[in-house]
Amino acid sequence: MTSVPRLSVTSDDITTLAVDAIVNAANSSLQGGGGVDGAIHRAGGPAILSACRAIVAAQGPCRPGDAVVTDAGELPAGLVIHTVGPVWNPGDDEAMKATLASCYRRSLQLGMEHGVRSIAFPNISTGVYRFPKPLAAAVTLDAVIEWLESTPEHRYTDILFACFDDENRNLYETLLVESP
Ligand code: AR6
Repeated sequence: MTSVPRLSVTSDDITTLAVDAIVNAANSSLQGGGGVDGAIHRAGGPAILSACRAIVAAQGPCRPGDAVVTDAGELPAGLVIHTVGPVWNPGDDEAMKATLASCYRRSLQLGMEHGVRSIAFPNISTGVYRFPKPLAAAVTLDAVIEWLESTPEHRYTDILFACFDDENRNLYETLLVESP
């Protein structure tokens, strides 16, 4: 039977969440960086970076829109799914939207393949990568809801959006009321 997951918003630091998997807004090198990526590597310890290096050595850099999974080191989460969002490029909106949607779909797919039932996403690409927040929120929720509807075999029970700033939190709260 298909479970109907709860979609909710939290303003907590994603590194503190004891969910089955948290998603990292990484870059293609998977070597860590600033923003949520830096926070995850700092809090999770060196095991995450070692695992990322092994993945890049085996299969090369992670392409934008794709995702890979590692252990979560010292984090309370079970796994980290590292995905690479698009760097916002004005005038290339359709390609940017498609890449961002792919980040969420690939992360959900990988999580499902690893038995994940609760997952937390940061607001991918809306920091250093400058994707406009209102557009990113709409693309994100469309992608997640479409994936859930088209993947009846999923076992997700909880999908959290870790919104670190007021603008994102307000956007997600409004959109989730409109399409719960
Ligand atoms: N918990 C939840 N959300 C957070 C946290 C946190 N601890 N810290 C920041 N955010 P960004 P991007 C939010 O820049 O735009 C890195 O250097 C933040 O407020 O982390 O996808 C990577 O290595 C924002 O809304 O990711 C890449 O090079 C959101 O996370 C590049 O940045 C995403 O902001 C990726 O850029």
